[in-house]
Parts: sequence; C-alpha cells; structure tokens
Amino acid sequence: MNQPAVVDQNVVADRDAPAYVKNQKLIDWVQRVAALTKPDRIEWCDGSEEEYDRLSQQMVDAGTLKRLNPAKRPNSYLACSDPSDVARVEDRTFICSARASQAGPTNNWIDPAEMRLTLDGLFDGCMTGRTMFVVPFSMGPLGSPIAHISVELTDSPYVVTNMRIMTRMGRAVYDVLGAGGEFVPCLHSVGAPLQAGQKDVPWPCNDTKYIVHFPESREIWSFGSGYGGNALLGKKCFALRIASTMGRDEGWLAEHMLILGVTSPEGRKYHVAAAFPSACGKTNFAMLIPPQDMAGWKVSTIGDDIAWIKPGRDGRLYAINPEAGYFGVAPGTSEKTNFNAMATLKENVIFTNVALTDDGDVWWEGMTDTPPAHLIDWQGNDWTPESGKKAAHSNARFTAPAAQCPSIDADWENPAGVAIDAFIFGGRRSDTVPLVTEARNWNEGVYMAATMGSETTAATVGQQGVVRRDPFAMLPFCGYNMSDYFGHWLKVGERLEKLDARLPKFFCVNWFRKGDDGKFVWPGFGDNMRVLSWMIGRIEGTAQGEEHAFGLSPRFEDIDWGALDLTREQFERVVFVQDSAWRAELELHNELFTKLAQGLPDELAETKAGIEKRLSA
Ligand code: SAT
Ligand code: MN
Repeated sequence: MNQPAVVDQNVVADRDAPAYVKNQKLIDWVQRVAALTKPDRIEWCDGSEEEYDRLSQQMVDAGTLKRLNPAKRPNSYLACSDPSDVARVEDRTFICSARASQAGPTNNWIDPAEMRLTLDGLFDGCMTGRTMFVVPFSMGPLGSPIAHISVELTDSPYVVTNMRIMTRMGRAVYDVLGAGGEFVPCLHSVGAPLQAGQKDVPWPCNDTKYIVHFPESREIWSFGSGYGGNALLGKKCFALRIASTMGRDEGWLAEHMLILGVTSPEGRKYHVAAAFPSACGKTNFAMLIPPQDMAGWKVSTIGDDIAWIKPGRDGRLYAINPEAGYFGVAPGTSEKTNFNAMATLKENVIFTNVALTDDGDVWWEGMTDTPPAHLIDWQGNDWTPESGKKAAHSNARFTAPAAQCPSIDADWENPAGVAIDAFIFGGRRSDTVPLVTEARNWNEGVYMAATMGSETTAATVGQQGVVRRDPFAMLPFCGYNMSDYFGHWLKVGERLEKLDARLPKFFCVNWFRKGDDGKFVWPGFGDNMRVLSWMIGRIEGTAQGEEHAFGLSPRFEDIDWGALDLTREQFERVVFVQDSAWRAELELHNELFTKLAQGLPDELAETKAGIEKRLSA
C-alpha cells in the first residue's frame, strides 16, 4: 500500500490510538489506511451505550435515521437507504486468491495485484470530509477458542451501530487481542468523500461497488455500499468467505447454518445445525415453536444464520454462533409466521427500508393481515393500500440483539460451543425431494448437501420456479473453490471417523412439496417439529424408516402425528421417491458436477453411482 509522503503532525496527534490499544500491527494499519483514505477524523470506538446513542443522534440529525415512537418501539430507529443500495451485490463480490483456480468457477476472480491497484485508486481520499471509525469486534463469545477477532475501519456510523448489535464490539476486544494477537483487517468505505462545504446526503454510497476478499492475507476491502452484508463485514465477508478459507487451512468449518437446541420430553438435549438457501424459512426454523400437542418438546435458538464448527478433543463437533444479533428479512414476518422474531423486535432495533406508520412505528408486507390506511413507504413517499406498490422493500431488514429472542438457548454464549448431533440441509422443491431423508453415512450426507437445490421465487431476479443448485447454501459465501470445499468436508468426516466418536447424522429436508392442486401439502412452521422429533428418534436409535435410492425416510407410522390431521395419502405425496424424477434429478447433478469438475472429489461420483444402481435395481 502507498505510504504517505508527508504526515500532518496536527492531524496525527488526534489520531493516536487510546492507551488501551496495545497491538502495534493494528495501530500501524490504522495509520496506513488513514494516510490512504484521508478522513477528517479517526474515532476509536469503545462499544459503549453512550457512543451508540451519540452516533444514533448524529444520524437522526443528518436524516439517515428516524427515531421511532419510544412508546411503541423503545430505543429503535428506521434507516432508509438509497434506492440503488438495497442488497448484497454478488456480481461485484470478488475472491482474489493468487490463482483463479483457487477461487473456482462459482466465484468472481481478479488477479490480486490488479485488484490492489484498483482499490488503492478507489480508496485514495475516499473518506475526505468524514470520520473513520475503528470498530474492534469478536465473532463469537470473547475469548472463546472457536471465536476470532477482527477490526473494521469504516466511514459509516450506520455500520458502527449495526456492528454493535451484530457482534461483540468494543473495548474488551482489545484485551483479548493484546499486543501480539491476530485480527482480520476489514476496510469499508461508502465511497462518497465530501469536499469542503459539500452537504452530505442521508445515505451516501457510490455506483461503483467492490466487495473484495484476499484469502491468503485474510483481508476484506469493501467500497461503495452501506447496506447489509456489503458493509457489515463481520457477517458474510468474514464469518463465511474468509472464515471458510481459515477453516480449510486449520481443519474446521465455517457454515451458512442456523443452530438449534432440541430438548425431548424426557429432558435429553440435542443440537442440530441447518443450512437453507434464501426464501426457505430459515429464520422460522431457527425460532420454531413446537405445536401444542408436542408441548413436551423444547426448541431453543443458538444461531439463525452462521455456525463456526470445530472438532473437539473427544472427536465431536462443537459449534458457536459467531454473531450476536439477527439481521433478518422483515417482510413476511408476523406473530403468526414467527412469534419469537416479533417478540425479539420489541425494542433496541434498527430497521432498514421498512415503512413508517403515522404513529411512529414500523410496518411491512405480511406483518398484519390488514395494512394500515396510511404509511410513509421506504422511499419516503405517502403510501396507501391502493398505491399498488410495496411499502417496505422486499429485502428490508431488522438488526436486533439475539439476547432478546424469547427462544434463546441458555448455552448460546457458551465459549465451548454446543456438540452437534445432526446437520440438516433443505431447499425449496415442489417435487422430487422427499420431506425428510437421512443419509446412510457421512459421504452420502456430503453428497446431499453438495447437490442441494432450490427453486427460484419471486424474491429472486429472473425466471421463477427454476431449480438453482446451491451447495451447502454456500454458493455466494464459499471463499474458495467449491470442489475443494466438498473435499474439505469429506476430510473432516474421515478424520472424525478415525477418532471413533459419535458422528453427526445428515438429513435432507424439503417443506415445499406440492400436490396436484399446486398447493403445499406439508403445513410447515411448527409442524416441522414432527420431522425434528423423528430425527431425534433416529439419533437415539428408536425411530424407524424405510430405505430408498436416495437414503432413508420415515413411513407414516414413524411420525408423531398428535393433533395434526394429515392423511396417509397426503404423507405419501411429500415422501414418495419417483424413479423417473430421480433420473432427471441426477442429470441435473451431472450438470453441477461438470461445472465443478476441476478438483471434484471422487467420492461424489461414487455416491452418485450408488444412487443410480439403487434406482435401476
Ligand atoms: O445482507 S446480508 O448478507 O447480511 C444478508 C443476506 O443477504 O443473507
Ligand atoms: Mn444468510
């Protein structure tokens, strides 16, 4: 990186790190970035409530935030972004490993030297007129052996307040970091320098956007966006893309998975980690409330989006939720669809791109059956139910502290993590894939996860109802070659098998199978508990099932139906395995494997051959 030719002594004086920051590598990096980006001020964030309130007030004054009615939504704010900056930008996301083959065919790659030149140009002076915040954070409970530390430099106060909710952010991080500790450097700018006298806009951003990862040096550079995963760099950029490469090198897993605790009526507790592509009800599943007739079961939430999983000395896999908050999709969330999420949102929340009610509260499509008669929509315009457009953006979000979730697990901050008993992989498929299938072994489980597919919905740009492969729900989040990632999973299993420990089971689920009438057959939501309880039965060795080409699924009599009135015929509709459909499905797996041919582990082809053989038998 360019070194500053001359350093203005006065500016440097107020840029000095506080005495409690002892890490010289960090101090040097901050100075280097400041010399490049040329902010007016540097603020070393301590994560205090005073700091949060002060920055929030500054953003209220600047028009970035609206304070919501404290009687309705205490200590909560609404941010409305620029209409051009509303979601992650996957086509502007880059994995700049030394060689293109290391990023693989599912990632965008640019030569790292070329990318550094581009970024040095873009970041030169990009923070002029703004404050650069130094945001120290831990992904995972402070000091946990599974956690890792990072520091984000950002010119967005919105990022600072969101990071305080989403991560363990603040002064205590420096104690863990110490003088010689390692951290992942994350650099973020909205890319909107202010010249002297230039008035700021409520949501500064830049049409040019780059979300860049350097896996070898474990660095993240993000330019031009202030929204979500583009800007809150602890989440997808660090906790998935960079962490997945760290996991590959160090023998652990960084996964796009929720983590649940499931306690049986007998009081035995299990933990499952589950991966779903977007629009498959991941947040609902993470906060599942068992139906009344299964009230003896208890489901508790450890994480809703990301899991870091490390092998323990006993040969079991221990998982933490690296995050401390939920950055969830608001539209569709209601007391009916997700009671626990709604309860989590009662206070201390930052809402982004939802609508504002006349009494200073928030609303989004699906929150209530009847929309309010008048709203201010996410773009600041008057809205009525007759307006004919959405009041909230379809990717509108809430940022809420995880601790506020009524179903939060007592162990969610346990630094040792929780031992994983099962992995669940699920997509949205109107046909072919049964309600639930257990893999017969680790490699079959990896196959299931690798070939996971989901139908595109209205929430996705482009054609609807097309099956898009999303291996492990990691397609946009794997920081290296997807085939090597499959290989890594296989290797982790092989190593655990040698330790003779109890391996997690793998299950594939599909809540979305449709009947001939085009309607979903499975009721979903709380009744997913019936499937979970069958899985626990399989783990305990008490539940039965029937083998088919793809794995093992329950028969009608293997499920606890309680008060649910689902007929044998309806159940058949959600579990049957049709040979012709599976032959077509395997053709689609072939397409995926052809795309990922380079470095694809043999085990996958072998597993596929096994399925084919069982089909023709
Ligand atoms: O914007 S985020 O990446 O944090 C959320 C998502 O897109 O899944
Ligand atoms: Mn996610």
